[in-house]
Amino acid sequence: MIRTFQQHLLRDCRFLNGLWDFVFDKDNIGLEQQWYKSFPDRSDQMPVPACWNNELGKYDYEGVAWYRTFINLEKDSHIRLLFHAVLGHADVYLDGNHLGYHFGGYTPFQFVVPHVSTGIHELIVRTDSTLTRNTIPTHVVDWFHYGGIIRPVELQLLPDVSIDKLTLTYKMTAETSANVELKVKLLSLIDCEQEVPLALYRDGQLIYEHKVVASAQGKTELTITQSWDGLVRWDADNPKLYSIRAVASSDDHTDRIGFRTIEVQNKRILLNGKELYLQGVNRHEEHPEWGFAFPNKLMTKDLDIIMEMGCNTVRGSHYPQSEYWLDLLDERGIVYWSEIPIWGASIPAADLADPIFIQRAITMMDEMIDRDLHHPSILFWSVHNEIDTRSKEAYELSLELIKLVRSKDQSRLVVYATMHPMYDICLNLFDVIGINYYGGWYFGHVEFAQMLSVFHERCKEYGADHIPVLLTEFGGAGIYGDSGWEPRLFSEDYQAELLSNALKLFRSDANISGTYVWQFADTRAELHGPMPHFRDRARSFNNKGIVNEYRKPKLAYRVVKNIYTDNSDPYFMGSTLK
Ligand code: ADA
Repeated sequence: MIRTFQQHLLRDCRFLNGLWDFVFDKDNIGLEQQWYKSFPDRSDQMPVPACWNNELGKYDYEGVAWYRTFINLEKDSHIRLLFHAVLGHADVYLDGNHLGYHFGGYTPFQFVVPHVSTGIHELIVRTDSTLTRNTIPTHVVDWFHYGGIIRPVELQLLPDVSIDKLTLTYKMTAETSANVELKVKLLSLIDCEQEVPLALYRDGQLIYEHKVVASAQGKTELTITQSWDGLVRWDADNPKLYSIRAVASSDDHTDRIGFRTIEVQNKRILLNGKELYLQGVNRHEEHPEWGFAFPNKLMTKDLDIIMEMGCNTVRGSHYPQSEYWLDLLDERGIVYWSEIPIWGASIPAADLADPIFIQRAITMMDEMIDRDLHHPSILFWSVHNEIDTRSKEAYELSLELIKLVRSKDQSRLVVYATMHPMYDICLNLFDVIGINYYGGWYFGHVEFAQMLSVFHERCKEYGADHIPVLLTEFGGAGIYGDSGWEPRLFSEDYQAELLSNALKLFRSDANISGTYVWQFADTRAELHGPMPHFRDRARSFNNKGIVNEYRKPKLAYRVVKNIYTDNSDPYFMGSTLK
């Protein structure tokens, strides 16, 4: 399942998951030798979805790989091939013809092919996981360089006129009412106009009916505005969701939405007008056995563990995570921070001005917002993590990305995470400032309190002292099972003590609106490449998880849980402790 609910009851959707033919192209000769027309005989097999690095003997391969499967059509059909996520570069070929190219890793892309004949068709995908200076992420990044088709591939059979897109946006006009704008885009794949009966339903109740003339070969868009009353708002205590369904002749599309407001006022984040104090963790969607091809079942477990420790929020570090995960957050009333994979700690400022890099960032942001626009849990769109925000290049890139986000969605907060809180020149550009700071770990010499006092002064100087502040990363490594009588570096004890001290300080600072511990679970790190940046990663893992990679709790988990679930701590300055 892609979602926790069915998106199509009428449309014929089939997963192309399973074992695909597979071959590495170490010397990158496949294009020249036209493997998209004659797939090599010496091929192996690879599960889809999966990261190839989790299979035997393929652990450290970064580069080009080719996949092949076959599609069997019982009748002539219009088809939509939907790739939910392929890491890096992807070129897709059907029966030897290039359908198109996508760069990304964590967002879907699709190809619609009309009039495909009955019978068997060969589908080939060339992927390239190579990270370079202008890929996103770039070649220096603190997670394992996985490759592969990491989320499902779907084949959908489309009628002559189908629903291409269903979008709902709204503005709350009172506590329980909203002005709603529904947009339905129809796609016609035939040469003549066609009249199509269109019906819209909210929670199964008909709310609109009309006959639409879909123009030949192209898209027809319809906008419907309505005022809705009697709505129940989405919040942590009652995460009310509404299902919206469009039916156009023999095609349908369902999505879900929740109604709420999110705004900032005088250093506070307000959800439905009430102050929100955030208690969270950073979560990579990664596991040693599955890599980034994270199974749905484990998502439920991750969320159970996260909620058990008293969190009301998760930061999706550092890329768009599965739609299924977002559905779970919507259903459980957990607030979410979503971001694109610009992991900038080692990006030279000049590289932020590379037009290819900028274009890729814009496309990723665009695709993330398009995919996830309806999720009420997402309150924050984050445009970058730890780039050199002391530089004019970072300033320009921020402006560009903020402009894009605001043009697509004015209903959420635009945010970022800075690693230069004391020297940042971008502070007043955003709705909320996230600080990543490793006091007690990398920066033992400048402690949190000192950093915060310089930062708060700098905010005043930059006209940013009305902007809410979150501690989006802090923590230290603790190797699971290494505990003793003293808090030594890398022990569970040291990690727990560091987090406990940091949390007490942050929670007693009235200028801070919440915390995201780095990180939820230990994650595989990248050590074998030519970049020796992460040589301190014992076991080849980033060990700052408060649970280990198999989700076993460390001492830090219990310590953070005690703090996050204690309503009586006298120093706590936040207002709503869940
Ligand atoms: C950075 C980064 C994280 C992680 C962390 C660490 O803040 O944003 O992805 O790499 O440092 O563990 O050092």
